[in-house]
Amino acid sequence: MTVKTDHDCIIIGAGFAGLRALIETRRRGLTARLIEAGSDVGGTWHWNRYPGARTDSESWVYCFSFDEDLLQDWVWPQRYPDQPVMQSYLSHVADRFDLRRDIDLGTRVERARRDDATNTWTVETDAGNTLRCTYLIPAVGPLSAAYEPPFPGIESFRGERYLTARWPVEEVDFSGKRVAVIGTGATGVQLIPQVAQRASHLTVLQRTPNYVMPARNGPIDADQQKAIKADYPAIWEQVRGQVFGFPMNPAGRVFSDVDDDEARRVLEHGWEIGGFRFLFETFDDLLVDQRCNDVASEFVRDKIRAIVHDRETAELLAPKNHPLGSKRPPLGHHYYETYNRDNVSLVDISANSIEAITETGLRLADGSTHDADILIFATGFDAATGALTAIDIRGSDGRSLGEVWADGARTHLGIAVTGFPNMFVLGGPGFPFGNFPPTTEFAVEWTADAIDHLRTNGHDVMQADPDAMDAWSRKLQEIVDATVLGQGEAVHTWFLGANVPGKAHVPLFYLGGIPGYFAELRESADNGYSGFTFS
Ligand code: N01
Repeated sequence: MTVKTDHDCIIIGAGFAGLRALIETRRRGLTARLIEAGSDVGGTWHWNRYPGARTDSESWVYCFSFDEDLLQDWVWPQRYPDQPVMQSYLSHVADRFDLRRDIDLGTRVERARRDDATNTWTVETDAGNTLRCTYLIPAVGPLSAAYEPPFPGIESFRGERYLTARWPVEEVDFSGKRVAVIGTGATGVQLIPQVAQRASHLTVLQRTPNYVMPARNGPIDADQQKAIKADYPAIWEQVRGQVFGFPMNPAGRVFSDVDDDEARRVLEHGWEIGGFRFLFETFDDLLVDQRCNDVASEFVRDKIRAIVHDRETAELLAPKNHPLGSKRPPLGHHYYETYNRDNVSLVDISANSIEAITETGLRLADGSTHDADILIFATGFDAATGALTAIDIRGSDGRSLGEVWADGARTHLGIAVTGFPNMFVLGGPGFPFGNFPPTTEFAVEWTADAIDHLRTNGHDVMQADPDAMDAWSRKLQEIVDATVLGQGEAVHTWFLGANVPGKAHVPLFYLGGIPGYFAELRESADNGYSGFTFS
């Protein structure tokens, strides 16, 4: 039996994925309601408003591709837009496509229950609303549940305490303050140079050093704007064919093609161009050939040694025990230069961990203390699963996603979970890692096509086949086994669920590349949505 619902679809989250899903479901003639916990649209770009927050993808491809007029009208001022620009872009999209009339802001979904008898999902919010829909579309983001390590004594700290992924709207005043930052991932690396300019003293607590490549941000001039806008069809084709969804072509050379001098020249050029181009436009075997990776890793270490004046600090910043690419490398905006400032000190906590937060700062395992007026946690996310399991989503047999995933999260294609019929997760575990907007846009269109297929073929229900889910999980593991991911001191990587104590260690992302992922989606659709059952 199918009963009347309030909406065909309920979408959770108003970031890139959720907004695009609202646009697409409307285009297909479905009714949809989008529920968002934040006070405005933006998702990641609403919450992560810490100083220095900006994209690591180049602006002209970190956006929606579906609307030619939007592409032509919007002007990206810089190579890497900052948080306010990203927030205004997503607000503009919400207004331009009249999305706000179907969005409940400041409302958190607390529970969602599947009822097979009526073929509905019942969704309850913290505003006391209960809504029924046929298709549940969680679009809560793979990196949105902030992780704060449970350091003993955290509540006793008498100063100000901030989590980068929940940064306040009001400006934080660092002037004359001693600030301590925990975490040197992509977030810490963006934040640290900004705080250093304003604080009286900044102490950075580093557990694992990263290979930080210079972003080389700058304005996009009128000629470049014009060229990009004229070339968009080719740019999107390039993006959809590049392993991480970037507008880059293969270098067309491997390490064994060149001698030492030429290798140095190629790497130097990549370093000067900046961003992820250092990884993808230098040598096509940089992430797979040991010798190439060793040379590139040493090249970055030498750059660090050349930039950072204090020898001991430079050596602490230079990663020695994990290969370049085994963790997601951050992009820096004068990151290493920041350590030449008199008011910045680096503390190595790799073998001397934080034992407790005290009333006045931090105490390390060796008993040493570091006082601070402000503590900032740039300690990452409960990736891929955290934001989903924070909602009590229960499938056909009454079990929650958290229970079903207790031994490791599993999906088919990063979108569907057996036992949770008509639920389409956008950006869940098993989704590819890469430039998120174009990837998610493809997945949204695939999901809308799947729902069309379901309805036009007279079915009520679509769900993942358990064998297909097993096969997808095996594929994720095989890909990780064939890469450098998580090697050496990169053991804490969130890609594998290893950064959150107690979390099952399984690959949380598909790392077979964006083109490979798109081919998997296409193949399933072309074969009548193979890997799914319909009833
Ligand atoms: O998080 P992270 P992030 N004691 O997990 C440390 C996206 N993103 O927010 O490396 C001490 O990388 C931890 O140490 P270690 C992007 O995909 C994108 O920085 O685990 N330290 C690490 O240094 C990115 O990759 C953008 O040893 C502890 C840091 O905290 C992803 O989000 C910008 C600790 C966490 O780093 C995550 O980046 C920002 C503990 N108990 C983020 N626990 C852009 O595109 C953790 N740490 C611009």
